Amino acid sequence: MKIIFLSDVHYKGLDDPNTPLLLKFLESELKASDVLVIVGDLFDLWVGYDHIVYAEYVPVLAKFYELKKKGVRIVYVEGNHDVFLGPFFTEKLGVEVLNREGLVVIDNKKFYLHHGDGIDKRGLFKKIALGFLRSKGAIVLSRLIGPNLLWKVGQKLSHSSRQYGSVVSGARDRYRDFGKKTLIEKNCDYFIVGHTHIPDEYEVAKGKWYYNVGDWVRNYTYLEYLDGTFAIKKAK
Ligand SMILES: [Mn+2]
Repeated sequence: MKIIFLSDVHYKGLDDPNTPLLLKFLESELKASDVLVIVGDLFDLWVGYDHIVYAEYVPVLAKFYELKKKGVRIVYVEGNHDVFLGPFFTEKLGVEVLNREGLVVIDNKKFYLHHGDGIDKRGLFKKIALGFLRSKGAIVLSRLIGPNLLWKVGQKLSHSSRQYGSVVSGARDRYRDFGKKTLIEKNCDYFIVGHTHIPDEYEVAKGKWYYNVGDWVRNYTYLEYLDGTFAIKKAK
């Protein structure tokens, strides 16, 4: 049983220099895999509509379609940049979508998956903004705005001085603590998280592991699970 975990690629569209790497990765690395787990923020912006997808993501979406046809199980945890994947993912691509976090059983093991936003302490404004982004109101608003304007706003934001992975000091330990607590509470084997953009590995208890998948902004990491053994690997 081979599982590939990918997180925080923050893919921006066809001009993104990571385009060839991502397409090749989804083709070659996933060919011999049974399950693909996206731990959020694969896309730098995604708010799902019923019958419309962002044109610049079509080559990546085509890879998802091919994987699905090959029988690869795809689980996608929504991040804070892909807040609402919508019916295209669930109904057309057959992807299992989790809203920010959730438990899945793979290879008879219990994986608790969490994108990671909201784990660390945040300012009140960020909390309200994030709460709003995940609300029904935001979905209604995005429908009103429409995909064209939303895309433009998203591109503007990603070209401005947005900093990825600007993690507050001590975050690593707070994330580890949260993972440990969750593993015990939910009685799971593994806790997998992203969002901080910093890959991390921590044995919570014998055989119980915490992993942060890292990112494709600076580290180009992904997590591989092969018959019970994990390895953080580099895509380039
Ligand atoms: Mn994130």
